[in-house]
Amino acid sequence: MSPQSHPSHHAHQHGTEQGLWDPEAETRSRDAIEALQIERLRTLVARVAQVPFYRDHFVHREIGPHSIRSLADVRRLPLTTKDDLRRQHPFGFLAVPRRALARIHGSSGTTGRPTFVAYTARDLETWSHLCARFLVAGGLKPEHTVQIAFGYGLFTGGFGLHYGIERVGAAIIPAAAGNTRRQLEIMRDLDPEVLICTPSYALTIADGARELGIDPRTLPIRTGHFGGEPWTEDMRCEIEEQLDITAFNNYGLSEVIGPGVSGECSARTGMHIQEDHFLVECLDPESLEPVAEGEAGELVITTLTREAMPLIRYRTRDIARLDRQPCACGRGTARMSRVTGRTDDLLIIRGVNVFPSQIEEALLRVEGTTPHYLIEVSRPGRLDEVHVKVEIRPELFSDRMDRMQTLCERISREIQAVAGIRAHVDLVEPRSLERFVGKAKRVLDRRNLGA
Ligand code: DLL
Repeated sequence: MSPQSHPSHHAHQHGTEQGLWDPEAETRSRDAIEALQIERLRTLVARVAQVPFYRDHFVHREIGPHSIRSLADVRRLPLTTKDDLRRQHPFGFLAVPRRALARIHGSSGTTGRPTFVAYTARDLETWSHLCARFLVAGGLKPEHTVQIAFGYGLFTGGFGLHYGIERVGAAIIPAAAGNTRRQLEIMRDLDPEVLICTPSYALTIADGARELGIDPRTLPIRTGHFGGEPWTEDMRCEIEEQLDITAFNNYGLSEVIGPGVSGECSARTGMHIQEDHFLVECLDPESLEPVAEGEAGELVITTLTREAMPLIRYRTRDIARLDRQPCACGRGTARMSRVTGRTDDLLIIRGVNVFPSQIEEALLRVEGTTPHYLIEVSRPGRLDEVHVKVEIRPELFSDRMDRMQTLCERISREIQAVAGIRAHVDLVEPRSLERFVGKAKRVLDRRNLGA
């Protein structure tokens, strides 16, 4: 099989029984995986010479395919950050001509300039193939019906999984995100066995059912594939218990491809990284040296087969651990733990990516506020809640409730417009929030997600 080729459709039919979509590729030994990675990494180094950002780096250091002799040589290549992508906005990282593009997605941050992610037709094939793999690993069968409650749009969740399921041959209900009552009606009418959304939305669906007097355990769903935001083992138990389902975790990020980077098999002991397409390092975020085997570090991902926008050593900012021991399921791929934190200040609120700076930007748009604020994130029941405490200017601080109320609503609207989330706004007296000498601490995350 050539590095970029994919097995034909019916080659798969057997495998779905054992949870394997592409048995040959998925059961490679570690040695075979690493040999393939080296080969693909070499080709990649040649391909990204089309991208000025990488070409400049390579030219200075005389780097070329010959520089890659072992996997450790990946460390001779430069790291790529989100800021690098922003500086080349929108398409400075393209490695193919613009006319070769088949789709463009964007990062889910709703503000300012999203970073765009481009795909060729072949990238889209690869992507659906990778989604098919992790879904089948989690028990998806052609005879199933799947309800997708992810956004269809620039966000990669909806379309990415949609085409993966189509590959497998299961029936899709593209319900898209939101409108819980309608999601429940669809479930009642169409009996889907599989639900795909963020873990927090799964709990919203359970809550929504109870509000309508339906016991969520009687819903037709038996399996859920959840991802797009951090969650804990406790939350998995909660979801499984409330909906009477088996819940699988899957991980990905738009810059790298979207969902499909890794996902759990039936053993559910970590998410199998699709290492024939992604080379993953786990680095100490300070020293940028590899952490010891099994230690937590920042995941840094090289896309081995992406055509339109290949990335070398992309810093995901996600903290997780890697386990390279073979898995009971027969796959030799490394497994990643749950994501236990971030090395930047990105918050994921009910699946929406929000940087604190976006909230600040919203505040600055409203006259009468000051740049002193505190964002408190909590999960009082099962859903994230955001409270933003904002100091207002002394001259505006008033005991007229109606004025204060109007100001709160304006701020809330701006936050919704800039960051795409609903926040409770509490106005506080001038100079009542803590002042900082060193780094300001503007976020209080009480959700305890680092499990
Ligand atoms: O959330 C892609 C995706 C969609 C993955 C649907 C899975 C399912 P972004 O919007 O670019 O892409 O956000 C990527 O979300 O860097 C992580 O911080 C976080 N994330 C994604 N999946 C998980 C997960 C999509 N299973 C960012 N556990 C990533 C924890 C996750 N965090």
